[in-house]
Amino acid sequence: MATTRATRGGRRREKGGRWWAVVGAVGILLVLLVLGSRSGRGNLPQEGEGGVTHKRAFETFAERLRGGARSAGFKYAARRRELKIVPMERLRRGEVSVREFWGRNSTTPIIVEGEVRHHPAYGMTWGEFSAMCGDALVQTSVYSPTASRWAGLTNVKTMRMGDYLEKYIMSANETQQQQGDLVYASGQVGIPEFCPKLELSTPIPRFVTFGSMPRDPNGVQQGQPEQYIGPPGTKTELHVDSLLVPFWMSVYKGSKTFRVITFHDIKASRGLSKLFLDKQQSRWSREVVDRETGQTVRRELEIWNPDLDVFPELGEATVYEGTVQAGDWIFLPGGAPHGVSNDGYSWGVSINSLAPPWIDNFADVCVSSGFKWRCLDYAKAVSPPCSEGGRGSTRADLARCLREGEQMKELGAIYRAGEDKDSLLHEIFGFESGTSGYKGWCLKICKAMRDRKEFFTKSILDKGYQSLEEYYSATSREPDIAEDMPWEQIDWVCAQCNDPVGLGVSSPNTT
Ligand SMILES: O=C(O)CCC(=O)C(=O)O
Repeated sequence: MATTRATRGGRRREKGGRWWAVVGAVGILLVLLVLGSRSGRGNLPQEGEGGVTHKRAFETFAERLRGGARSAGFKYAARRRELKIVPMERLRRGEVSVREFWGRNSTTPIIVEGEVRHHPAYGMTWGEFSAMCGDALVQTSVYSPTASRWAGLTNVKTMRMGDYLEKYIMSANETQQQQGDLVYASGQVGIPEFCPKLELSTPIPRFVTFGSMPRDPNGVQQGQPEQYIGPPGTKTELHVDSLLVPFWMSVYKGSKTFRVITFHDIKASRGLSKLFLDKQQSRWSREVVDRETGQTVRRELEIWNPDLDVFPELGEATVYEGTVQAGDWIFLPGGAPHGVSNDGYSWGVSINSLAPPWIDNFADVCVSSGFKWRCLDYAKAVSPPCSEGGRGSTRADLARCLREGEQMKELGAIYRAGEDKDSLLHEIFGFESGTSGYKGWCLKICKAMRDRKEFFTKSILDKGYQSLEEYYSATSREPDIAEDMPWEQIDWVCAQCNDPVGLGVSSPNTT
């Protein structure tokens, strides 16, 4: 074979040696031009390349050429330059029963179209929302590509929901958006501690009414559901939810696009496991040399602007992508890194919980992750048998101790009974349907908020400060309503408990 090739080449050289020299020179020039033009296109994903391709902004031209030389090798050539994006599975409301739904699997994301269209929140205008909850306090943040905080959300502030809606949603304009004034009312505060009446408009969808959530000593949970409200362009970058429990969201306004990598994919790839599981992180970053300045800089992973030269492992992942429109509902399995981008003026209500059909997957995720993101603490909180010495160290034992808990047994019975019905939050926590159930639950939330405030205040006084004011001024820390809710908000919530008049409190039906 070698002889044949040499012979053919020799013949061509004889016939047109000069012609080949010209072709060779033009070829080299073209390669240099292509490489050069790529290096000058900035660091953003290029429009028209599917929005997911991107360039190597942080390599020197010499490194790029060395990379080109390496690309002759099979390994380098096999690397993906783009994300492998596949559409999420979708169903329409009514296509399957609750039992059938969980019979499929609980390890990949799924969207159910129209599942929450009958919820009162779906028909609510921003003005009505503001009239109900405008006086409540909300936490806002802004996305920064360089922020290492959870999901890249930084510049955290507290404001009244009415002011937020007025400024960033109801009277927001294009100029504001172009100027990057993308302020997001981004979770952290649960609906119970934000505006308890809202639970009557945002029922828990039938697929997840048997999800368990940790309960505080008052038997309630003030921090869930959370809600996310934001103009188009607001986003949360890739993150793993703390505790590794599944996530779901009802979207009532606008539309939100999710990108999700499953834990199964991470486990199956050495590169992805190393990236995501070696160390528990809020975001994942790497140091690279900036081509322009020669300086070493830190690059955060962005699933909405992915750089596979900095994070080549991403090419090994299947990225599930799906848009959730107003009236739709989405479920994400536990331990699945996800990022969310708002395409419209969006409002989503979400919970992280664990239900009987997801226990085996949770146990696998928790044990395989090396018990990161406090997943064992979650198991202990929802199921006391998991607190017994040495319990939960293997998948089988963790699944077993979770099933042994009283709360999980009760939820298992509800699940097996196959009840196909939405519930209100207060019903989930064992309070009866109707006005008295709402009132009883709300008063417990009020008490839980007061207890928490007193506990926090005491912990600060125990450190030797005379007051919270002195603590904040001495430490230059900003109060964070997720840990220290102002008394005025607590009093406002408590006042809502005694005022269910005209709320039309009733159990939601499913049709
Ligand atoms: O809707 C969003 O922007 C983010 C919600 C989310 O991913 C979460 O709470 O974990």
